[in-house]
Order: sequence, then C-alpha cells, then structure tokens
Amino acid sequence: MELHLTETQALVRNTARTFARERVAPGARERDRTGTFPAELLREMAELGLLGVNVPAAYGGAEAGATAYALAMMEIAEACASTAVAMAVTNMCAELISKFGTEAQKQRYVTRLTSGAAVAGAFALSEPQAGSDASALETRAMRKDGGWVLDGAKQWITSGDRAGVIVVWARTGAGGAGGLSAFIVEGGAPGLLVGKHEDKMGLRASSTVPLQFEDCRLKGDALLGGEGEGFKLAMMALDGGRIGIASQACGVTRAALAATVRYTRERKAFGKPVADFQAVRFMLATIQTELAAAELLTFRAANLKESGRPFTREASMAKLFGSELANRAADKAVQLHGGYGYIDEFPVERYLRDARVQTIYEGTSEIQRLVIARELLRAAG
Ligand code: COS
Repeated sequence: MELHLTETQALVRNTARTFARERVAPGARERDRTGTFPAELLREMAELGLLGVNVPAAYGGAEAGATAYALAMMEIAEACASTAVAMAVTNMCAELISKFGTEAQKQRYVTRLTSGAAVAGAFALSEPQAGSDASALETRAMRKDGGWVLDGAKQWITSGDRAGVIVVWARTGAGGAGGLSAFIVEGGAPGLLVGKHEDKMGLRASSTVPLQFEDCRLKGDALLGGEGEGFKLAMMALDGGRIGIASQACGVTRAALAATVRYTRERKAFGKPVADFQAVRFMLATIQTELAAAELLTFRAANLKESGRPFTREASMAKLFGSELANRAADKAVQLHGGYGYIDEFPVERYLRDARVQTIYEGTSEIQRLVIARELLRAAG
C-alpha cells in the first residue's frame, strides 16, 4: 500500500528498495542454501544509512525516524528475511545505546554499529531457561575491582558469533525484573565463548548461537543505563524491535503474494490460468487485504513512536497480526504453487520457513496477546 511519505521517508524507502532488488534479492536463495551470513551486504547497508535509520546523525545514523525504518525493513525483508533480521537487531542495539548510553558509549559503540565497523549488533536477553519469562534470567554480573564480572549462558542470539557490539542482560540484584541490568560487551571479549550454530528451519543465512560468559571481565563503564533498570530497557527495546519484526513480516508477505500472483497467472490447469479460478482469487484478495491491514498497523505503531507517544500495545498488535499473517500467506503461497511450492526452485518454501519464527521471536504471539490485554485493561482503569 502507498502512504503519503515525507521526502526523507521516500528517500529511505527508495534507497532500501533499489538496494534490496539489486543487491539483496539475487543471492537470497543461495545464502539460504549454504547458510552464508550476509556480511558484505551489511557493510553496504551501513554506507546507505540502513544500520541506524532511526539513530541521530551525530552517531552516524540517518535520523530518519521510525516510519522510515519500518519502510526500509519491509523492502529488505521482501528480498531476504535473513538479511533483514541482522539489520533489525543492529538497528535495535544502535537505537538502544543512542537513547540510554553515556556520551562515551554513544561515541564508541553507536558509531561502530551504524558504520558497519561492528559488522552487526546482538541482543543477548534470552537464556536456555528464560525466554518469554525474561525477568527470570540467571546470568550474573558481580562488581569486582571497579568493574564487572559476567557469568552465565545466553540462547538464540542472532549474529552472536560475529557482532562487534552485544547488549547483554544480567542480574545485579535480587530476583525479578528490578534486579536486572544491561551491559555492553564487545565481540571477542575474553571470557565470552561462542557456541555452535543452531541448524534452523528458516532464516538460514542469519546466524543464531548460544553464548557463554565465563569470568568475563568488563570495565565499570560497560553498564548501559542505571543499575536495576535493565528490564525496562529490554522492554522498551523490544517495543521498538516488534515494529521491526512486524515490518519483516510485511516484507515476507509481500514476497509471498508477489510470487503467487506471478505463478498463478502463468500456470494453467483445466485449460486456463490458475488465477482465473474464483477460489484462487479469493485467497489472493484476502492476503492483499490483510497485508494492507498489517502495514497500517505497523505504520501506526511507528508513527506513535516517532511522535513520542506510548506505542507498546500498538507495536504488539502489529507484530501479532503481521507475523501470523506472514505464516498464513506463505502457507497459501505454497498451496497455490502445488508441488512446485514444496521444492526450492521456487522461493515460497523459503518464505514459509522464514515466516515461522516470526510468531516466536521478540515475544511469542501469546506474549503479544498478554501485552495487548494488559494495556487494554490498564487503559480502561
Ligand atoms: N516499557 C517500559 N517498561 C515496561 C514495559 C514496557 N514495554 N513493560 C513492562 N515494563 C515495566 C513495568 O512497568 C514494570 O515496572 P515497575 O516494576 O516499575 O512497575 C516492570 O517493567 C515489570 O513489568 P511486568 O511486571 O509487566 O513484567 P513481567 O515479568 O510480568 O513480564 C512480559 C511482562 C511477559 C510482557 C515480558 O516479560 C515480555 O515481554 N516477555 C517476552 C520477552 C521477549 O520478547 N523475549 C524475546 C527476546 S528477544 S528474541
């Protein structure tokens, strides 16, 4: 769907669109097959301002706002959802540090993320025993010799094997949400051990690893935000992150729909193009209508965010609806391709595999529903 865009938003969208079509889409199938991380593409994205779309220009960002970010994510995800997730987490870390970091942290880490020098950012919140229940995490950070020592295990860390900047959550106080703090850890830090790559169903060109912290020594200035503020930082970052995943879901849905329109117009059955059958048209019409709704939910959340208003509920609604739609749309795309949908000569099986995680990461659909209901009931007084 077409929104009325500002000049800046149109520029970011067009830049991302051209880059996605010319540079990202062509190798997507091969990267998926071989599990090749898009390092070179991320470097080029940094040059285009796509690793800090909503980050102040003072730290190398494009300072183009949350809507421009959503527009750019949709374009990149339409071409390759794996590349989009690495972009999303890098933007999320850059935004988080640019918002809550000290001036020195911003100068040191945000510029590394936006310039591509860090390759990517990573967000290390989840643990083997704490995913949805994020406040139950057990990694500990103890004060020692004016600095901190991290010990614990993290799980499902996107780009965790190559990120130059990793935001890590650890317990610095009592149990529960109030005892958590966030830290900035540099990739390759002594005591940071990178585990084996997860052999995932989808997003196979994005790397996902467990991380282990063993007596990992950090300087005193590694703390991001105040001590005990970590949980709120994580929730705020995830609110923004969910707009990113909603955008990624819209991108995958667009790709699934476009591939299906192409295929059903060409493929003939019973003497006419498959697209001439009403049952097929109804499926296409439903996906297109729901895609427009998902995009509008995403733009609404982004618009609230950039105008400084609360957007927690709207981000969860966009993520919930968009991620479930991407799964329905990719599933229908496979169905309408028949047997060809089930082989990797056509891209729709990849879209289905890539969509599957979207209802799980950055908060499952069930967590989104909890957040939406909590905000609804709170607003009702
Ligand atoms: N923004 C700012 N603050 C927030 C917030 C938000 N979106 N959501 C919660 N908080 C604050 C609360 O206001 C509360 O603060 P006070 O103690 O000062 O009142 C504090 O955080 C604890 O909130 P709450 O009691 O709601 O926390 P819960 O432990 O019940 O957790 C859910 C709430 C389930 C929503 C949260 O744990 C969550 O989002 N889990 C999913 C995590 C996730 O997405 N993981 C994927 C990781 S990335 S792949």
